[in-house]
Amino acid sequence: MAVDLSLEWLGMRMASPLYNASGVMCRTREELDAVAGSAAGALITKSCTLTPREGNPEPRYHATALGSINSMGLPNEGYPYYFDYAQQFDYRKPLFVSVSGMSLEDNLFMLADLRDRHLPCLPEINLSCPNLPGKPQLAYDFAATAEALEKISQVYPGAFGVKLPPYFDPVHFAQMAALLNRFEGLRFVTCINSVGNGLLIDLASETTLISPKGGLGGLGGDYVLPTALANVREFARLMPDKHVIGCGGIKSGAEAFMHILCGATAVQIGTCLHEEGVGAFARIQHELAELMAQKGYQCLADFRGRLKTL
Ligand code: RRO
Repeated sequence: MAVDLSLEWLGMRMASPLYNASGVMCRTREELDAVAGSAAGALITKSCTLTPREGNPEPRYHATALGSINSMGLPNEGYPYYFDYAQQFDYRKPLFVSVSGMSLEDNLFMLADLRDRHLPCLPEINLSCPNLPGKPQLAYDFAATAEALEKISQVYPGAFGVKLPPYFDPVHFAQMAALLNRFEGLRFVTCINSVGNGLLIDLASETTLISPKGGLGGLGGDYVLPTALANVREFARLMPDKHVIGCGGIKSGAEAFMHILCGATAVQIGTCLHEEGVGAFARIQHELAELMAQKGYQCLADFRGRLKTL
């Protein structure tokens, strides 16, 4: 049976639902071109700031058998680099630009420039960077998030999305969904950013695995799959008019399938892409197609959001 992995959303067509999570394989043109030239259905840039940043001191990323920990600290080439990349982008797949200003004013400035340049890309506004010393994740402050989205909506007339941190309580899912539902221009939410401020330890040396923030960093990979699935499921249920992009713990067709079953329109690959490289897209795509064929599903819409409960 032929399986169709393509999808259309917000007027965009993707041949596959898989693309990179912001932060992985997307800091330089060369990395972005590698994702663009792979089986990925779309691509997204590293979160950008007004001016280039080196990020936190190394070591700042470490993978284990169960996932990864990172405290990169927003290393990026500065927003004009990514906007210029978008301007010359000529691959036939959607391009997203992740925007993560150091302040609301910075975000508004970058979004005004994006608006004025009419670039062929959509912004994913990162409200959830866990790794800036002294700066809490914005989306854990509901009043500040509302204020940011109000101002962003005034400045940016086009469709945009936000990258959310994981939430851990049904009351918080409901409050955040109600808040996000108020903004018409907000067309998608990406769930989840890394689970912030975990701590991984090397037993033999009794040492943290990364250097910044005393070893605290954002978790990805197997560690976060159940949390990611819960966030995708709950936001998809609570925001039926918006798209949810799933991110967290996808390393094979099985986890991609689960995210879509929870309601994800498309899914992003982070830790697994970092460890395996862009070949991960073709492999996971093949595994997803095989799984769908076994289950008798012909297209993603056949099972998207159809999670059964007991
Ligand atoms: O650069 C980072 O340290 C980073 C960012 Br901006 C983010 O949003 N999530 C993450 O795990 N790392």
